[in-house]
Amino acid sequence: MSQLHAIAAQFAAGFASSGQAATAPVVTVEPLGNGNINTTYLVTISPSPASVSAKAAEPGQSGQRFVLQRINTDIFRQPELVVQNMTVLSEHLERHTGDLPRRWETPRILPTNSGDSFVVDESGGYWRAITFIENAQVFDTVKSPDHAREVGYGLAMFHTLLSTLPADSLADTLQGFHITPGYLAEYEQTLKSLPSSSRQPDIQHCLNFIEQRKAWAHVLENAKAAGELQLRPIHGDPKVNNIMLGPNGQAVSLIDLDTVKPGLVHYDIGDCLRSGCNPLGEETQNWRSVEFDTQLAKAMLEGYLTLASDFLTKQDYHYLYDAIRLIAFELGLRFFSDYLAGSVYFNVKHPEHNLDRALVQFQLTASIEKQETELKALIESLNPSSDQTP
Ligand code: GN1
Ligand code: MG
Repeated sequence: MSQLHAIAAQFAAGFASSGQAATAPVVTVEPLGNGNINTTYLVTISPSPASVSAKAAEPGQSGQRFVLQRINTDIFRQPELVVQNMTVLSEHLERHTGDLPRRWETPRILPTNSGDSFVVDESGGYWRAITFIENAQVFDTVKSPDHAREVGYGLAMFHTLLSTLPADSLADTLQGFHITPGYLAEYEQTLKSLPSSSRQPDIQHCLNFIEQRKAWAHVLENAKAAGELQLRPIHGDPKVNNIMLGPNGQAVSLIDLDTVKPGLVHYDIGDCLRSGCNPLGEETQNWRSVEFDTQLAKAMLEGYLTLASDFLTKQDYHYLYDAIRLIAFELGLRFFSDYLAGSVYFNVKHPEHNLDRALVQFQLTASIEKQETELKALIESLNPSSDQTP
């Protein structure tokens, strides 16, 4: 048995005892998704004859698959807090998702065969398992305004469900996450050791781009410090390929819950829009052609506000444009800093990968800035307390 199969097997009986299958030999362990931090696999176990006849099981339809992840503990230094937050979330949702008008599912932690939350392998790697949302799909880019609307709706559903959970019941699994001034400070530190000889044009472009936006980059943290924006439970990473759609095209789940923690909903809204309104996607090689699609943003915000207008304040609306601009800029800064630091944070496929990714996010930021007037007018038109609302 390979090491991966052996680790998966340590969750398989726990999975079985959660009522999904009676016996559980691991059949396959396959890479899943394209996350930049953790390593993720989809495990298929063979259902017992009893559960096959009881559920008329078909592959992928009978719940005999689960997700296995190796947590990157260089980044999530207290993986037990990640599991703790997911448990708090599951318990909260169990109490509050009873009467939803449409399908909505949230991944849950699966225990090991001996009832623990993790398997620690021989080299100290932390492995955990979670349920796989069947009968749903993810996409790396948004395909249509309808898709955008559902992505927005899904994020709002998640925020709405969490809005009754006190933010301080969640631990901080990743300190400094989305605190742009913190990323700027790290960047400035890294810059000190950058030899001027290595400043090729693309690097120089990134340096200038950041330099021109340094003062503004404090905008959300300043608003938080001034009490204009409040901490709420957030997802932290609601990029478009973390929002699953069911066969009818409706959003059914928000996955990848490691960064659920107290934060500003603005981080989530910004992340959702910067990922969903970039039709070329964040991995494009063609950064000069990157554009922010304001029509998709309109649909996404409309979908979001279908539910979120119930809890957003006037100040929240006021900072929406900055949030959209800032989270694209912040991700560019994070990629660029990591490039300069030798790509120690984000997984890379080649040495220039993080530089390429930074150029994409900065081009997206520039496109957002070019459409500032249009975007602000759009946000204003969607704000129920605005004078311009018909
Ligand atoms: C990372 O690993 P993944 O792809 O789910 C990162 C996000 C970035 C994203 C960019 C914990 O998420 O903040 O937006 O890459 N997650 C963490 O693709 O830093
Ligand atoms: Mg993630």
